[in-house]
Order: sequence, then structure tokens, then C-alpha cells
Amino acid sequence: MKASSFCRSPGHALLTLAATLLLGQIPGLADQNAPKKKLVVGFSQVGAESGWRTANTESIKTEAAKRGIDLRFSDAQQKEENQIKAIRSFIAQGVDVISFSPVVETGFEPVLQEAKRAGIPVVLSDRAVKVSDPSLYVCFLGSDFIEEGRRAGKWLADKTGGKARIAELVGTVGSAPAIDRKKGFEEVLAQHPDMKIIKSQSGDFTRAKGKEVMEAFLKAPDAKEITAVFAHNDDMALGAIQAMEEAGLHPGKDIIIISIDGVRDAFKAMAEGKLNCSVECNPLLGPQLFDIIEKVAAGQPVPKRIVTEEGVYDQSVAAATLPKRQY
Ligand code: GZL
Repeated sequence: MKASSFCRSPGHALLTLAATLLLGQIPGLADQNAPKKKLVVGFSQVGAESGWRTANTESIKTEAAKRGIDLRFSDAQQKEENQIKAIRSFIAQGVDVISFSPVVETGFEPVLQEAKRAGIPVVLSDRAVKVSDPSLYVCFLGSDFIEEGRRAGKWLADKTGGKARIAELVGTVGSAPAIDRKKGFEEVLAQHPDMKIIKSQSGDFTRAKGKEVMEAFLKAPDAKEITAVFAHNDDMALGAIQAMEEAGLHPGKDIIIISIDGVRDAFKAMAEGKLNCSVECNPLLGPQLFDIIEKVAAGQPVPKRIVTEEGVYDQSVAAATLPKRQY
């Protein structure tokens, strides 16, 4: 309809324009006034098994809140079936992006196929999955666990002059960190014939089970052969330290202890001389994770693999570093 046939005077034209804008009749202008749609993200977390996990969850929730993201958060209590259920629920809710830290590497292919069919992109946080179709996830943000295992092995080789009889506390069976940290550690042991793992059992990344397994190691007839402990995370190392003290031993002196994560309690134990070294595994993934998720939601390209930066900390730096630790 021609404007001149409709507007009788300039004042009338202004009134018409104001009414049109208010009613949002001019699509281009109306869109600019519409409230920005909130990004809806479904996140399935492994559980709350360790200090590392607590810090990781805190980082994710804090960052989502800071960015005004509608975060649908689910705690799987370290059960794969709960993660699969949560991912199915996110698909049913029609979230914009799904992210999760897989409790184990295998068994997620079917539900990730469902997410793909629903057109919902998936971003892996912290841990990897084994799938035949790499397109089932857009990006994996997390540590290089094999390198963490190598760093632990190298530190122990230097500390012991390449001679150690090692009791290993393994993480959750089938999880990427447990598989890869062991792989990296054993790569180094292959270069040191006098460094041997003489005991190895899973403590499921928890302090309680780490204590339980260490108690059993110390009750075995060959307990006196143990000269070092390699724990796949600090929480199991701290449980093992408790078991050693209850058995009248001096952890960090009678038995050298190396672990991974770098949580605050590990720094405290190093400052007290009870833990010898912790290889850092950074849980503060929130900011990087949501940078990736926002790019994915906007249809922008992201790298398939992003490795987090980490260091190695031993007793010589523990006390000075402790006050600066964020987790
Ligand atoms: C590592 C993470 C591991 C930590 C444990 O990225 O998946 O799981 O090392 C945690 O403390 O339970």
C-alpha cells in the first residue's frame, strides 16, 4: 500500500510510524528490539568424586551464570547409564548444545548418534570417548593424560635414581585418564629396568577407596617391598597417606608418593612433607568451554582438539604456591 494514499499530514505520518514501530510491523526494526534468545546448554558431569571434580563443576556453573547461559546440569554419580539418560533428556528438551565429561571411554556411540540425528552439537569436556564416527562430537577440550603420566614417571625416575618398586592406585576403570595416565607412566618405566609396578588396583579416583586399597597393599606379605606410590589422582594419594600413617609409616619419607591433579589439599600435604609431587591437571575449564560452546552455537568453526596448559609441582615449591592455588 502506497504511503501517500494513506498519510494525510506530516503529524499523521509520524503517528503512523510510531504505531508501526510499537506494533513491530517493520520486521527489520522489530527484530532489533526482540530480547536475545538465551543459549540452552545441557551438561552431564561425571559425579562429585574428587576435589578436582568439585572445582571443575564450580568453574562450569560459575561461567555459565556469568554469561547468562541456561545451563541444564546433571550429576551422573559416576554411572554411565545416568549420563546416557541425561543426554537423552537434553535431546528431548531440544537444548542448543550438549557437553559432557564421559565417565568411561566406550558405550556412548548410540546416544551420540541420536544427538547427531537431532541436530544438536556435542562438545567433550575433560575426558574423551572412543567412537567410530568422529563427527559425533565437534570438539574435545581437556588435558593430555598420557603426558601427565609421562611427567609423573619422569619425576619419579629423577627422584629415585631410576630405582623403585611401585604400588599403583588406578583411577576409574575404563576412564580416559586412568587408561592414558598408566600408558604415559609405563612409557617412562620402559626406559628404567629398575622401576617396576609390583601392585596395581583401582581406587576409582576417590579418597575412601584409595585408603582401602592402600590398606590392603600394606597388609600383603610383600608390603615391605613398596618404595613408591603412583596415584592417578590426589584424592586417592591422600587416602593412601592416611592408610600409611595408620600403619605407623611416614608417607613422603618411607614411601615416595607421586600423584596427579594439583588440588589444594595436595599442596598442603606436600608442604607437610607427606606427598612428594603432584602433576597438575587443570579443572578450571569453564571459560574455555563456553567460548567453544558459544562459537559452536553460532555456527563458527572450532578446533577438534584443545589441550589445557599444566605444570608439575613438588615439595620445593608447594608452600609458596599454595596461597595462589585457585582450586
Ligand atoms: C581428569 C579428571 C579426573 C581427575 C580426578 O581430567 O577426569 O577425574 O584426575 C577426577 O580427580 O575424578
